[in-house]
Amino acid sequence: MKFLGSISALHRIAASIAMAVALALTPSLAAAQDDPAAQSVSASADSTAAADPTLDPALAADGSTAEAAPGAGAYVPMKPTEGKGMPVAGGYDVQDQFTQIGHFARGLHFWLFWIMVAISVFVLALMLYVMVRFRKSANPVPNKTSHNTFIEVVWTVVPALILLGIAIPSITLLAKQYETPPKDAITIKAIGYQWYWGYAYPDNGDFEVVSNMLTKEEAEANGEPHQLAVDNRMVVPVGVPIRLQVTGADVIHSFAVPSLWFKLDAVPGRLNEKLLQIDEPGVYYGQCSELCGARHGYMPIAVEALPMAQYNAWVLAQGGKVAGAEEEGVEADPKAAPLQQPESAIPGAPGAGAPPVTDDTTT
Ligand SMILES: [Cu+2]
Repeated sequence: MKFLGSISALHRIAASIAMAVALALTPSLAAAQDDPAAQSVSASADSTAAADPTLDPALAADGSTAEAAPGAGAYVPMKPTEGKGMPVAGGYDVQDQFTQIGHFARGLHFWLFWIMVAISVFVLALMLYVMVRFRKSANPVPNKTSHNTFIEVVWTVVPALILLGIAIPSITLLAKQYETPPKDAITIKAIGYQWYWGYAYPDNGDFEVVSNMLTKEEAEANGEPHQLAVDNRMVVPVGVPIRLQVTGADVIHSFAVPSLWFKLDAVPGRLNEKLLQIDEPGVYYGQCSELCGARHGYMPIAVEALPMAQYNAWVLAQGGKVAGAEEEGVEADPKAAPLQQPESAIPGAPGAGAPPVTDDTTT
């Protein structure tokens, strides 16, 4: 009988463990909500129209001038891949990742998710068991046991180990996100303006590209997601480290691309920088992620990652310089006009500084 008594004491203690585990893990549940890539970029990914392989005639024209430059291929704006680097209709998960750190972070996201599932199921099972097994009718005389050293050690050590299992990858991810770019990284600077982005290339002749959102009609004509497509993309080389510096010209903006695991505030008077290295060529969309005024929702980001030769061709088409080009006799075509246009390509389309529009109800 004494043995049975201690068994029922264990049952009561098990219920306490369940509560202890639940309490000990509450902070990790809250922390999981701070997932940067979990931002819900809700855009209609309807790419019905298409046909025209170029984004706009100006881009194609500039691409062909680059073709004339020796050793450089022509720049033709890349077609985005459906569902890659962009939100998908009905999507509920973190976007597929295209950087090393993104893969790591996405892995941690799922690691945390399954830990939460396991703990939730365990706690729910214990509670159900206790409610049924120790209900008043089945257990009229409650056990008076109040201490059990073994159980107390277990309910302290197990949650501590779980927290350690979360803390190690979590702190590793934090540290990786602050990794300093290597010395040979290409510097590119993203500047937030009210309400568009500018991309400066100090290592390539210091030209600046101005990027404005396309209208719905323009985006659909290009086969791009509306409210994410832009006239001039931020073109970057793929597979090499980029020192992406982010700053604001007027108010605080935030440069964020979920599929690249990149989010950095653009603060006036401050130069934030972070390493960006993209795994594969593609078009990756993002949005300003710091409320910056009336047209905050209309300053999307489109990053186009290209192999180095094509990136160089694009740089030359902007009238920029390519590293080592002078030795090889490669020079920028002086007639190559920069792509940047202050406004959207279509006359009368809303652009930089235009008043907010009310006709758009798709978001
Ligand atoms: Cu902004």
